[in-house]
Amino acid sequence: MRTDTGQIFRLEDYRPSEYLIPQVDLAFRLDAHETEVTATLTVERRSGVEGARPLVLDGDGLSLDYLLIDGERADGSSYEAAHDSLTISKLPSAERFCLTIGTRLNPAANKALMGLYLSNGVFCTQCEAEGFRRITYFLDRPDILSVYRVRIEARRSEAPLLLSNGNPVESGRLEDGWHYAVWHDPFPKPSYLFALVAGDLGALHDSFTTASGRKVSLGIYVEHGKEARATYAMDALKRSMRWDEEHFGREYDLNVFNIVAVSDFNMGAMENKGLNIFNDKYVLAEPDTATDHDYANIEAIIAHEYFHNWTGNRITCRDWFQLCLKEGLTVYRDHEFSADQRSRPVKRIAEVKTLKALQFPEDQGPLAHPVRPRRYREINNFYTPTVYEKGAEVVRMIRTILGAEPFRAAMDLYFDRHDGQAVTIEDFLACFEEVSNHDLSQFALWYHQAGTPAVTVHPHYDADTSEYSLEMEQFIPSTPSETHKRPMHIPLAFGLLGPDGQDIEYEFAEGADVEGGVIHLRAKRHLVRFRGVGARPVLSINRGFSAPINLSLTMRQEDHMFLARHDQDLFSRWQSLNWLFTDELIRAAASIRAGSEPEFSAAILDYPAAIASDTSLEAAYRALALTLPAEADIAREMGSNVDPDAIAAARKSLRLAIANAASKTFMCEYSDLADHLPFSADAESAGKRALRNVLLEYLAAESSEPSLALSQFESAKNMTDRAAALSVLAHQFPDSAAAQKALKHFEKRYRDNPLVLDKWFLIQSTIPGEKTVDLVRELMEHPAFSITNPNRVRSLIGAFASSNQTGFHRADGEGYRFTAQTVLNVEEHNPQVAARLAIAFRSWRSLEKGRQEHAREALSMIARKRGLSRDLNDIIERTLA
Ligand code: B3K
Ligand code: ZN
Repeated sequence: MRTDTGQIFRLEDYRPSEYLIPQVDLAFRLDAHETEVTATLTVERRSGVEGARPLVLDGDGLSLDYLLIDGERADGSSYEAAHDSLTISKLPSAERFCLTIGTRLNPAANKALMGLYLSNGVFCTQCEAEGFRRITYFLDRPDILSVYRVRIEARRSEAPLLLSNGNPVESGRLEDGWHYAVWHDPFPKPSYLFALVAGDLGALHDSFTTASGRKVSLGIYVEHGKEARATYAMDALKRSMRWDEEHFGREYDLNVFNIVAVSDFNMGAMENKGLNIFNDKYVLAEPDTATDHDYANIEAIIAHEYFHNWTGNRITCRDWFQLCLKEGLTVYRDHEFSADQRSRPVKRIAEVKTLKALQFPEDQGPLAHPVRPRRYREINNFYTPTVYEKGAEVVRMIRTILGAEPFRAAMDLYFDRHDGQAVTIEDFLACFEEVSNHDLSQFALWYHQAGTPAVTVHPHYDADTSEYSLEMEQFIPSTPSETHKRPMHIPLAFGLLGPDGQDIEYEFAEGADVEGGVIHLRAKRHLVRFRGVGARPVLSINRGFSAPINLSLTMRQEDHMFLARHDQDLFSRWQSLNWLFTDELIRAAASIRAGSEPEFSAAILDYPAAIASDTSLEAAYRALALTLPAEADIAREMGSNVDPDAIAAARKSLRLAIANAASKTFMCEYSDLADHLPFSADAESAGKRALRNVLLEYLAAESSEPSLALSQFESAKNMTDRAAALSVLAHQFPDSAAAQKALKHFEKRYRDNPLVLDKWFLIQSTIPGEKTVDLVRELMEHPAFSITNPNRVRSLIGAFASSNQTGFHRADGEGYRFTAQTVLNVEEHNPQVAARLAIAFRSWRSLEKGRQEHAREALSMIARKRGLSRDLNDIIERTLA
């Protein structure tokens, strides 16, 4: 394990490397316990570099077997080999020379799942961000681009399949039951995109013909017997390839594209050139085992990794500070893809829900950092919602500001100008500025300034003068090590609704920095005046969530309700309704804390029945509109002195009040939506299931008994309906015989399918209430649980800590103590996954005093442990700071 040395990496310290490595030849002789790696590097001095400077290669936990310089064994005085570096001081004087480096690895012992490791008997690699240095000594930084040739040797019986990046060159048999394959990737790439897979896997094959007529062989490799479960992923891949051609003019560039699903993986997937490696959770799906949510995730992640081929691989990052250059942009691209494949408003709502649930708390807490950070201790801790999700929002804002055509023209310029390079955010922004003649210097603050901007808007209508005005103000909150903030360029899409609910035409009197229905807020304060407005309009602002801000709008509840009913922008209708629910819930939680019964306004209780039966709206949209803000959403909006028990009670009582008011309509809709057709994973069918399952939650609450959920559980023909029913049973009736029976039945039915058992773990770890911490402890002893498998850990411990508001935040601190101890246990094998788990504590200062103290104690307990990994120490120190 790499312990923390306290070293901090700074953007301003970036220097181009003095040496380049244009060519890499790798040879692997694979063995579970002793793999031999021979790396032959062609090294060049960058012009102008003196011959005498030593070459320092990165390593991580390596020991050098031998070193040859231009084919001659190097003598001990010319280099110094350590676990984390190889320094070669006596180098040939020629501009170009060759190093041959021998290392030996133990893949079976690698539980950190970085570098070369074994997952279920399959050799696989993960090199981003700094895993390549666990394989061989190298200039392991993204601006070193090399052409790779890879030879893999393995025992045929162990690994009939041998894959690496690029195109296959040759393969054949060797002595003693061994065989080999050679791969060549003609596109220069950084080491983080290197990949190797060797094992005994089944395959699904297909092909794709690109727009220019080139045939590409596609392969998805999975465990034997699971090939059929990869058909949806294959279809998603082909749709992604076509979409990128049609929307960004990007064609695939190799003869083969392979995807391998492995069961031990630290994150979702990895975009290695021509050889994507996936967490099997995001490949395998069939109706009996995958929910609609799983299908949508598979589609999005397959697309995301494929889109990286251009945004990330062909054009990569100069250094890790530029991570959003590839991640934010690629998330934006996968969002657009999913919006085109499914429903645009539904997709937008889902994106904003995720952004607010994951990125807003990060931006408002101790781990806040700019979309392009300026410093890091452990880069793996910066694969964050800010870099990914907010990074995507920033790209979306560029498109809003420029308009669709200039945006596309600037993207074309970016691809054209920087193909084959490792570049920066400045290079990216320059393309948009050049094509559009917009000055984006103020806009660039979105990359450099952390914190969610708060925008207040005071509308005012003067009937005597027929003038309507908007007084606007922006405020950027302080974030760690950044107190002085500059005003940002905030594009706010808007409309004014007349009394008939339609958008009115407007004319400006003042402050008209407005283009195509977007107000460009640039100054700290801004006044917009409209003239000739005959009747008081209702303002709809930040339509489509055009800017990732916290909006505070002084507006009456009736106006929010008016927007919820009439706004032409479906996203904004949802936003208004969500605002109304949140407001009710915050007030209800305060009443509960004060010891009184919550009361809800009649308008709020009446509206849900109308939504449920409004067939002019898609079912998926209705499902989202009827979903109450999650407990964590309410906590985030409260911001301080949070009492999760009061929030949970408030949410439960609003759910019941709505259910009581709407039960007849809900029951009719629930019955009408019953699905008699064969399963289809398409968005429309999924939407109907989503709506029906939201209604089930209300109906179960209203009846206060489990029979409806149990009957759905027993008759369900797909995993979406089965898991939803199980979750209602377990969460609303945890002590009932029905819930226990259903849980047992589910466990038995899926005992051989770890991915489905993850759902079983997750449903139980998120049962509300103080008893769940003991249940989670107990489930850690279940034979299907393994502390070294990241999917198991995330389903049981991760879900408990990040989603179980009344369990994790148990008032006596037991949820925190348990999580902290488990984080330490996980860290012994896998520091990256442990650091991720610890993020659950990030909002601890917003809690009420008692819980704050318990959380601080638990964090300090972790901090006291000697020899913490760099990953975990970084998170804990920043969280406690
Ligand atoms: N680029 C990878 C993430 C790598 C994470 C390293 N800790 C997957 C993705 O974003 O596409
Ligand atoms: Zn990515």
